[in-house]
Formats: sequence, C-alpha cells, structure tokens
Amino acid sequence: MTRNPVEKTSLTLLGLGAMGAAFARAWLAAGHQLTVWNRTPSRAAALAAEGARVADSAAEAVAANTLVVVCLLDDASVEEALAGVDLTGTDLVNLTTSTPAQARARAEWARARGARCLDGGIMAVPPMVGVPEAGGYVFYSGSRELFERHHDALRVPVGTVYVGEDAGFAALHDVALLSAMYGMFAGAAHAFALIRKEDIDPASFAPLLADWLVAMAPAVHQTADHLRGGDYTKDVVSGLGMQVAGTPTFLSTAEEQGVSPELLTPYFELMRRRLAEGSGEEGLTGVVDLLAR
Ligand code: FVH
Repeated sequence: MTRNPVEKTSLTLLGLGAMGAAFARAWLAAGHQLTVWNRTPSRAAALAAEGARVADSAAEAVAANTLVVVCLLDDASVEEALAGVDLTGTDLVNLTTSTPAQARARAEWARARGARCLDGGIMAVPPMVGVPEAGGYVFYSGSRELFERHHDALRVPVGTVYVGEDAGFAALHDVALLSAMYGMFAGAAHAFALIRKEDIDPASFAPLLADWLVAMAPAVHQTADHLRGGDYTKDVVSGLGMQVAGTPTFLSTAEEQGVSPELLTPYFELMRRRLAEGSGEEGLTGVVDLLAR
C-alpha cells in the first residue's frame, strides 16, 4: 500500500539573524520548501547549501509564497524591508519583537496593502528552536483563521500559543513575560552582589538561588486569584505589614556588604506606599494596582 505524503506548506522567511536562521533550519529540516531573503545577502549562503531558495530582494521573496514570515530586528526594520513591496494576497506573520501599539499599527498597515496579518512574540532563544523538549513557543494574535490555516507550518520551529484576535496581544504577552524575567534577573544580580566579596562559591550559591526562585514562582497564581476576586487578603500567609517591617534588614545587609540597594528600593517603596493606605493584611498584590494606576 502506498501513502500520499502530506504536502508541506511552501513559505518565505524575511530575516536571517540568529533567530530567523534557526527558524529557517527548522522548516528546512521538516521538509518545507523555503524561500529566504536577508538584507545582508552573505547570511543566506549557508541556508542555500541546506536547500533554501535565496531571493535577491524582499519583493521577490514575498512574491514567491502566500505565507510570508518576517523575523527582523525591530518594527522600523520591517517598515524599511517591506517599503514598496506588493503585499496583495500575502498571509503575513510578523515575528519581529514590537510593542502592542506597533503590532496593531503594523497589522492595519498590512491590511491596507491587501495582506492578512498575524503577529507573533517569540518566547525562545535560538538554541531552543527545533528542540520540542526545550519548551520554546511563539505567542500569536490577530486573525484566528490565519493562525489555524498555517498552524501546521507555524508549529514546526517551536510551539504555538494563540492569545486572541487583538493583534497587539502577542506583543503584550511577550513583553509582560520578558519584563517579569528582567525583574527576576534583577533580583538574582542583587543576590550575587551580596555574596560577591565573601568566600562563597557562586557555583554553589546558584542552585540554591534557582531552587528558591522556582519555589516562589507559583505565588503568581495567588496574585491572579486576588486580581480576579478582588480580595487581596485571601489565603495570605506573609502579610504586607510583616514584609515592610523586614525591609530595613534587607537594606542594612546591602549596606554591610557594600552593595547598592538601587534594584530593591523602588519595589520596597511601592510596598511601603500600599501599606500606608492601610493594607497591612494583604500580601503583595496591591503593588499591581499602584503600578497600573
Ligand atoms: N535572539 C534572541 O535571543 C531573541 C529571542 C526572542 C525574540 N527575539 C527577537 O527576534 C527578532 C529577530 O532577532 P534575531 O536574534 O534574529 O536578531 P539579529 O540576529 O540581530 O538579526 C536581525 C535581523 O534583522 C535584519 N535587519 C535589521 N535591520 C534591518 C533593516 N533596516 N532592513 C532589513 N533587515 C534588517 C538583520 O539583517 P542584516 O543585519 O543581517 O542585514 C537580521 O536579519 C528580534 O525582533 C528580536 O527582538 C530574538
């Protein structure tokens, strides 16, 4: 018995930086016919050897396929690369990191040029691409119909998470998660600075730090529960009053260790302000409202 092989979508990729090249390799490895373009042509040479078709211009690359994925540096580079290119009938998937407003405007811009548009926010670094067990994925938002139509191709490099019809939502989820990541990195930098001048091996300290951060991470579920229900005292075990009372210990320790408190003090100030509003029985959820005012 013979089987008909499932036909793989043929697609175009604009941008062969670290991330674009990783995506390109994943599609080629999965048997997709891929046309690529990069502003600096030399970056396409290795991919040509791996089976990619190399277009001489962005316009030629866009004309080659209905599905066009864009993975460039920033929104301005998308504007520049696609200036004057005919997008009529194109299914444009923009994986370039943008702000939510830029993503919405870019989707409108594409629609005005006769294209359908899906925005993506990449939650992976290049070594995670093509490695399903690494857990990388892309947030997608915009046309659900477009997302579903091209899902078989889009899910090849990394996983996919669709977050809504609003074209700005992928960028918003992307930046929200990355912002939390930078907060975590800031805390880790402060912790390493505290032990820096002591006879403590950073390599022994690192697993303690990582395990503690992992143990504390589920606290975000309580924050979400508070924000949904409105009762910021529900199931709180470490009240704000107790936590604010402890902040001088953190600041004094920083001083003793010769470490600048500049990463901690803005957060402590928000905790103090919330407490001053009479919220000593709450946990830390009230800080969200102070920020979002
Ligand atoms: N790499 C990462 O770890 C992160 C992970 C999370 C998502 N980001 C975003 O992905 C977009 C692409 O990132 P990248 O890693 O591929 O970035 P680069 O290696 O710097 O390559 C940039 C490509 O953009 C091209 N480019 C820049 N300016 C222009 C322009 N004005 N016109 C046309 N193309 C332009 C550049 O071309 P060239 O310099 O080789 O000629 C590269 O192809 C990005 O949004 C990250 O935030 C990656």
